[in-house]
Amino acid sequence: MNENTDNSNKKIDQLKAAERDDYDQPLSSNEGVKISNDEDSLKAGDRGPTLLEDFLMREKLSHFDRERIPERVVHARGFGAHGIFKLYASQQELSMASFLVDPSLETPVFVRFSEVAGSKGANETNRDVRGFAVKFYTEDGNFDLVGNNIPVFFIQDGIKFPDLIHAVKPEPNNEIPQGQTAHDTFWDFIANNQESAAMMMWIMSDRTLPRSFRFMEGFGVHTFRVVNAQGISRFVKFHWKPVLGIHSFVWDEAQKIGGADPDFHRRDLWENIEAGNFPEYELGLQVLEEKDEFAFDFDILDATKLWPEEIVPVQIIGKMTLNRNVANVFAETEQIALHPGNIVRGIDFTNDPLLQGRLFSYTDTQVARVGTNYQELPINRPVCPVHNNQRDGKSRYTINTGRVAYHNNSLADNTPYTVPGTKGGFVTYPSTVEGQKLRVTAPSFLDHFSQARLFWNSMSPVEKSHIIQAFSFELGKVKSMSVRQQVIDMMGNISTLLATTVADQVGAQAPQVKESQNTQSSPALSMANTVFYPNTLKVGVIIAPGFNGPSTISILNEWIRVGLRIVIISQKQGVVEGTDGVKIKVDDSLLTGSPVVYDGLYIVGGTYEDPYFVTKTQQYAAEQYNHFKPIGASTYGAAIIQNLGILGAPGVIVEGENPSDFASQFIQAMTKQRFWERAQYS
Ligand code: HDD
Repeated sequence: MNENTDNSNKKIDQLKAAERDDYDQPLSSNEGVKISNDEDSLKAGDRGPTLLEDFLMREKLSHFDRERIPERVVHARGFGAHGIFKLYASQQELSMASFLVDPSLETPVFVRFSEVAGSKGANETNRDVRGFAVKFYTEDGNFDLVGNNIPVFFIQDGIKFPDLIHAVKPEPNNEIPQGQTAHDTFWDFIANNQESAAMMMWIMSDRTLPRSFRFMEGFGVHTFRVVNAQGISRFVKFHWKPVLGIHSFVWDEAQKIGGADPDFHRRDLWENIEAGNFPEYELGLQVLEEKDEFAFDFDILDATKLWPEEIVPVQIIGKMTLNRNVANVFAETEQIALHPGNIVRGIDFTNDPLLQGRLFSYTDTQVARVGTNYQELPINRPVCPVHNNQRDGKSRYTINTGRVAYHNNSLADNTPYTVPGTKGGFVTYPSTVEGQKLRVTAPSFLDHFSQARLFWNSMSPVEKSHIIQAFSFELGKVKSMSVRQQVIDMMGNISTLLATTVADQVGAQAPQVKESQNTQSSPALSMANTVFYPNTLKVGVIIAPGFNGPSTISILNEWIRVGLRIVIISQKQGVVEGTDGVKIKVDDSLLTGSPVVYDGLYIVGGTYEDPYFVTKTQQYAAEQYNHFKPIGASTYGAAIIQNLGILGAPGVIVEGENPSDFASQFIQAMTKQRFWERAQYS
């Protein structure tokens, strides 16, 4: 429950009607019988067998036995939150969807972020694509934007999706590895389905290691249509831009956080929403006139291609704010049924063959996973009325009154009635279709390497080095030398330098193919060009008894003022006393905390420091340093880390005479976030 926030909206009010609070109520069975003893089963004699007639035990156990529903075939591990979407200005020129027309509306939304490959219990910081799926509860019905944090996809046709997923999931003979792409079957699929080349580059970049769900972009991926009230259709791509910028972990850090806190991403989202640091994402549209359908050297129906933002700018049209955690993860996040086929008037599909496949798969999976009447569940119900002649099915909740359940009818005055397009009914955009029925790939879908090269050209030197490391790790884990070589040969089409460097790392031969001649780059693709803020970043502050009370407090207060989050760490939990009687409550001991989960570290130290404190603090500092993160130190702190040889390195700031100068230098360092120049320094 979120009593501390009152971010209510029409959807939240609707959900509240379904909530049940058991506090201070008598215990009962599901049939309403009050229970006098919930600890002992009914037995024949106090040491005798349990009786079949024990309806209370039977009900309790058999409900428990059915508590789980099948996990999602993909995107099984995810975490969600409620929020609202608001337009900056009417988009009625583009679309007649009410939520895109009326800037005064606050449309309720639910977002589910997810990891693709891992099962429901997987570690959240694995290298993986992240799902970014939004359900808009609009006045015209539910619109779902079921996207990812990467703007392109592996394949071009929905019929290949099961193959892709079978390849990426744990190998079936031993169910290894969990939630990872670093294995033979995945890379065998990539090398033998070369339309994945652009996506291969994206997943080997730091995009698949997001710092958290709050720092990643979202993309609808496909080309959709928007249709205005005059019936004019345009092609559109949807983008979510995180207000705090796009930031990622480094690989070593992501792996270690996975051990220290496998729930890192959900914890980050949940904690920030609870703290009122509501994550915000701006919605952007890339819009193309119908006449420009063939204006590019790629096909806009091909989901392995993006529209470079420098050619088709992203128009920012509104903002989504996530302002409320769920009350119950199963009822909301697990049972939400998202579906790219859920569109409303003003939005329509294109012939993108990947999208077309999805239109079938999602309804099918929801029926299998949740049940026939999944749309009746509180989290899935629209906020506008639902009336139709669909009836019955397993676990039907609605009680449809009356005897007429067909159309046309006269007994109910032909109601519920259809609504013409001019009055708000959904009318499919009458796009022209022609041609023979063919099971083929369009020739315009066959250039797989130009955009893979575009991505490589757009990366900063640091990003390029991370991509090389990622390939070297992933292919290094592939056992089959033939598969390694096939991937290296595929990479050769993108960049000879990349392919030869990785080949050298993994014991393969340099490729014998010609690299793409595409010299274009798209600065928007590089995370180096994102925005940088200190807000909501976490600083681990290591203190020991006898620390300088007044200056520490004044420094921490300055940081809190700019939105940094402070975690106090000490040798033991409890309260630590510094000079001038200053007392600080400890959040984490050096044992319950972890050297890898903070965005920055401030080593305050104190007058009492024992060898364990010193060794552990050095360990914290070394990890921070190796992950390029800011380190601040008081003079006590500097003495502790002296022999690490990092004092004076970029982003390692030692407190001087003036605490306020130190505080602001550290804020600047936190804003910068990573000191990549350390790679040359050390
Ligand atoms: Fe999918 C879930 C995103 C292609 C079939 N997909 C799912 C989710 C996201 C995506 C974010 C999780 C939704 C949630 O949180 O509940 N999928 C994508 C994107 C794709 C894509 C961005 C390409 C542009 N998916 C795709 C194809 C197919 C599927 C081509 C099948 C033809 N996806 C599914 C599914 C899932 C799913 C099996 C599993 C659980 C679910 O639908 O609800 O039906």
